[in-house]
Amino acid sequence: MDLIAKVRNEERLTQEDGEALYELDLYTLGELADEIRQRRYGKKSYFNINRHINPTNVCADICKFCAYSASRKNPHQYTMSHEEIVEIACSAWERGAKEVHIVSAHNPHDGSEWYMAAFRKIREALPDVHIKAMTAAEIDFLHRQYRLSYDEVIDQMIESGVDSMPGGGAEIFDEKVREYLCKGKVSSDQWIDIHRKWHQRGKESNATMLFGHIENRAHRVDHMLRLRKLQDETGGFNAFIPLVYQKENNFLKVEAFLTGQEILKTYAIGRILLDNIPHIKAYWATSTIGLALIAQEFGCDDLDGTIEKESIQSAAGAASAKGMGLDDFVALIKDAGFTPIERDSLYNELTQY
Ligand code: V47
Repeated sequence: MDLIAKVRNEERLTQEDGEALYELDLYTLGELADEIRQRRYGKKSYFNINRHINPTNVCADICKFCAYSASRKNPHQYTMSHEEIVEIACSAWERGAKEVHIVSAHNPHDGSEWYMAAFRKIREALPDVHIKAMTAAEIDFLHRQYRLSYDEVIDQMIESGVDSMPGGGAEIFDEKVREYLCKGKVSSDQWIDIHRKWHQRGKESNATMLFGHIENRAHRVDHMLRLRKLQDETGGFNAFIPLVYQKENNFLKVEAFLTGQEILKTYAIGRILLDNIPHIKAYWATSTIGLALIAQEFGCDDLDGTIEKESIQSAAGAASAKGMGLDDFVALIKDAGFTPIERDSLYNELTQY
């Protein structure tokens, strides 16, 4: 059957179909993705008021794309005290943040308790804040470093008050590309297994894909289809988040960077292929806010949030070091013709602006 008809009939697409979607012109692809988005969400665009906290950049692993971890390109090590972390969370809460999004490097010095005590102390201070924390890469690191099983780390997270898991550490699942990018870190199968275990506890998470480096289109489609397969099994993913590779201050040599068209195509294909993941997030920190606003017409229904401060992607060149003010965020979404909906971390609608 003709590919466009197959999409419009909502048939399951294959790896070959996914690769063929990239051959369509951008406008046709955008129209197909927008039809799906409009059927589900109309002109609503979701965001949350959140605060990213990156408690340490001391890292036992070496990922070529990373400009955040302390290294010879970034000699400034830091590790926040628990008091500092709680203070950041409390002041963000006072400014209206309902979620803290906590991602660290792989700190080999202080045991899993250093991570868990931070969550417990935030929970004690802020009983209602949503704690989104611990990528599958961090969970795998605690497993490797301290001989804890994945279940034990997950138990500790739940006992310490973690509500949901962010989607980081997925990078690109293709094993050859992954080995080149981040040898030694959580494998693709392990990343999937950790999210499966988390979902089996009745918990939700997100899934990212780092693209625009040395991977090709087939690798991106393969990545999305591996996520779709787990989602069929568990239903625990809320959002798919394609992260556009940022090139500054790291050790990865990339020949050619993505065009805006290729980024928009990838968002649209995410929407079309991932028929079982509800939200496609144009994470403005890595796409730029301009492209994220346009991505709303190419299948994306979520723009992440106000962020306040972010240290991982901004170390590599993203414009997220200082986040974005709520009024600006809302005005930009409205000017682009969409209805800003503040959501909580699990996509319950809170306020329509
Ligand atoms: O996994 C590291 C990425 C991720 C670079 O779940 C880079 O809602 C681009 O997980 N260029 C961490 N990206 C961030 C993350 C995240 C972000 C936003 C929303 C959510 C969510 C999760 O940052 C890492 C890695 O893939 N990253 N270096 C870079 N040079």
